[in-house]
Amino acid sequence: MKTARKKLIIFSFVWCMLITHTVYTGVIIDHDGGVDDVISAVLQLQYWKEKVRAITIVPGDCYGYPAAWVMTQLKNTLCANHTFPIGLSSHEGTNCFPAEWREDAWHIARLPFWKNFIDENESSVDHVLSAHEILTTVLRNADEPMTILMTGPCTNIAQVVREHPELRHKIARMYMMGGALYVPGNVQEQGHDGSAEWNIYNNPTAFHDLLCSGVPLTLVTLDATCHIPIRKEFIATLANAACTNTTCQLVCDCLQIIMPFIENGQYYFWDTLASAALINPAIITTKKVKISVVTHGESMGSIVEDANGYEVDVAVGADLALFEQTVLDILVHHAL
Ligand code: AGV
Ligand code: CA
Repeated sequence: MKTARKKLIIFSFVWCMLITHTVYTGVIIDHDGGVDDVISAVLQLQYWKEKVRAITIVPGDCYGYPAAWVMTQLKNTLCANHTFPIGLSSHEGTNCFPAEWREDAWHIARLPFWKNFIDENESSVDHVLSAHEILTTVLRNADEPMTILMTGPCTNIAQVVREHPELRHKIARMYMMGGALYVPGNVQEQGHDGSAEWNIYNNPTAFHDLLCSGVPLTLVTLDATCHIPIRKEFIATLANAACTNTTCQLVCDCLQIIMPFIENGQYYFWDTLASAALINPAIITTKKVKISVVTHGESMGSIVEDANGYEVDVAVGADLALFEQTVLDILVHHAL
């Protein structure tokens, strides 16, 4: 009884917290098809439902075709009552992601999970349009500024703000997973000093263009994501719910793909933290910092403090307990 009451109090508290947050007019998700990207998109769809207005993909940490196919199936599975366009670009960036990581997009597409939901008429990606076209149309038609979640290289959005500067005012804020400010990066390539994070290293010029655009930016860096390991106990809670909850089942199946990386501590909830922070900003601690990006040389893609740079809200910390509670609350209790 005592435990049930405690659970109810925590549940009500988290709910109040969630619903008192700014209710965005619309959310656009731009991602690069990895396991973490798919989980972070699931979280948005489950929470915002019809407020998700578009999903666009950049072939960074994925191959475009399977990533677009997975998004099509995800829409069919989780969004019975609404629809949105899916876009894909062909820009692989300046520094391509390792093929081994990009293969994960195929592993997600081959999950037996989809067999239960596949709609034969919608199982191709013929209807997928160009990411640039989708982004410009959705932003142009938006009545009020939208929020963008970016969990891959910022190639697609950078192109939009570069070619259509007037659309900058249609973006209220961008949440991007990327960068490492006061902690080491995660790029381990020959000739690189290891100070950069992959999403920015993939296309540093695009990130420079994004900074110049002046769009309000919350940067969820490795400084924050290093506090969010994927814990065994957390997976166990999800797995428990997966017996009766399709969304949790999908998330568990996706996590299985990267289990060896989770077990040796190499995989974090990078994108899922950015996604959860967009819904509940209290999860991250931010600091306003003027930054610039190194576009050449051995530190290519690293972000640095720079008095002449551009001010962004850098996430420098994250609350693991609040993150897990928020994600479970959405995936387990907010079931469709
Ligand atoms: O740098 C983190 C970004 C996130 O957007 N990605 C993974 C997340 O989607 C690149 C990355 C770093 N280490 C990786 C990555 C790994 N071990 N496997 C796959 N991707
Ligand atoms: Ca990603």
